[in-house]
Amino acid sequence: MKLFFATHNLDKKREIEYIFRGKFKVLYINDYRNYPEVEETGITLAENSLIKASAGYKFTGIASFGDDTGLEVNCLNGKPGIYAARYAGENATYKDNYLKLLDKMKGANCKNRAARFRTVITICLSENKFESFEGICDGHIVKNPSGEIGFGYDPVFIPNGYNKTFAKMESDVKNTISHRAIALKKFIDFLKNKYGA
Ligand code: ITT
Repeated sequence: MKLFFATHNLDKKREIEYIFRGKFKVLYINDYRNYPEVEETGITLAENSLIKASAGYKFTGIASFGDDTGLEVNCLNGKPGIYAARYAGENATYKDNYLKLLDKMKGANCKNRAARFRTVITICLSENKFESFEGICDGHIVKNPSGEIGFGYDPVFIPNGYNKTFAKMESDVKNTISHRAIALKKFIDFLKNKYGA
């Protein structure tokens, strides 16, 4: 079966391709011309992943899914949350964002460094037919970034039960235990049950 993944983020694309391992034929934004700019106006991950999925479905006409991911830091009352991508401003780099996070945590004198990544993947199967899948990965934020693998906040996040950041882990480890891997596993099970794919 053919699916469309509505993301501009090439790092997410790489992880999804890795986890899908060719099980499904996935088309991406760059397989189409003139894909419209879609504003993420939701205030939850579920709303934003639905916005991405339904825009994808409207444009391509095939089953389309979106991934919205946030990072919730306890001592910052759940921030950056759904605003993780733009935490340090509209055109912020991954590094700008995680340095701002470390700065905020320093400013707030955070003793408790617990945090979690949360991903919601929503698939739009037809005009009004949606399903969502959530994945959560608990861990903590380190004081000093380390590692080059992965993307986003990976250099500052250590998942529970491990002693190195996502950015220091081989991709196959992150792609087995991460928020995205957990949400995708539920998604894949759903597709298998529904379509025997
Ligand atoms: P699309 O909306 O086009 O899919 P995006 O990058 O804007 O791409 P989000 O709105 O979901 O995606 O933003 C999530 C941000 O959180 C993302 O830009 C990264 O900075 C960060 N992020 C997402 N997944 C991550 C992961 O697995 N590890 C580290 N950081 C991650």
